Amino acid sequence: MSFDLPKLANLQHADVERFERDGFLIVESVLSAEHVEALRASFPRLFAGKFDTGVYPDEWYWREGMSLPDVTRHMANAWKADLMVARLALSADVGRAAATLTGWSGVRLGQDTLWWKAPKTKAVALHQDSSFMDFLDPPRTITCWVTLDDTHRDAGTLEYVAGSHRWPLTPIPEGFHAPDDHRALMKNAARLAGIADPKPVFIEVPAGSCVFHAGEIWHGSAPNAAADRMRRSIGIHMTPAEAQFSDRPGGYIYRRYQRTDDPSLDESYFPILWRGDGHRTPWIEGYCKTGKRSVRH
Ligand SMILES: O=C(O)CCC(=O)C(=O)O
Repeated sequence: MSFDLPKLANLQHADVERFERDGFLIVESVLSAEHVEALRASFPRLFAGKFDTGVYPDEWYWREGMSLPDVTRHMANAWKADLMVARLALSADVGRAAATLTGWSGVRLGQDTLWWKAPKTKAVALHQDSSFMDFLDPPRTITCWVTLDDTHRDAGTLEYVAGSHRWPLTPIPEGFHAPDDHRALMKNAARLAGIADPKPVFIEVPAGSCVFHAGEIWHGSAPNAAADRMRRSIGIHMTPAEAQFSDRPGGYIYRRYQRTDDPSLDESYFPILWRGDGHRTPWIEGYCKTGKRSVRH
């Protein structure tokens, strides 16, 4: 199944202006119903440990029969395990749209994250993605959050504080998973930024929509209070193509991909999705078909 996403090719100057003003941009109904169905089918397979490529994702929180039933399940870099997720997370159209919105000359995949919020599961604390990026220079990221269900306020959809991408950046949050008050950290940051009454915007969109957000914006999600509605999504977290490992501490998972005495990000692990000069990591197309990361066929 091809993952051409032509709706993302048409971003206009007004979209860029909206993204710069609010810190996020909604593009509704980007994926076809077939894409959505195929991606949904990957979730139970992946969380059951069935990997197309035989390779584990980089992060895997939640195991059937072992983990708490009422927490949000999530998994990062499922593209290394599952080819359907790879076709989305390695999409050139997503990369080009991210470059248009940020003005970066090119875009790399940092990581993907699968979010599976089953009925009656707990919150994800509001946070800033860039707080996790100190291990890179520049420590920047943009996310494309792809919905696989119609999203509803009472079913724990993503919420943003519009304009909060201009507040100061805070350190990596504690209590990210299942906090009692998922807005507490954001409210504290608002107070420090001199904002009296920060109002979240709730993203209610059809399945197959893309919401791009700046790495600095405060976002997260309330519990899924619905008894019968799934809330599945995939975040594609991207960095500037020229990003390198920094000299600062941090990156306890992803710094394992740093070579000795070499700050560059290896395209084997941080592939370039789109660059203005036409470069795209050459193994991507073959890998999405066969699961083999090779340019020699
Ligand atoms: O889907 C969620 O609830 C959280 C998503 C998120 O934090 C992200 O994609 O950056």
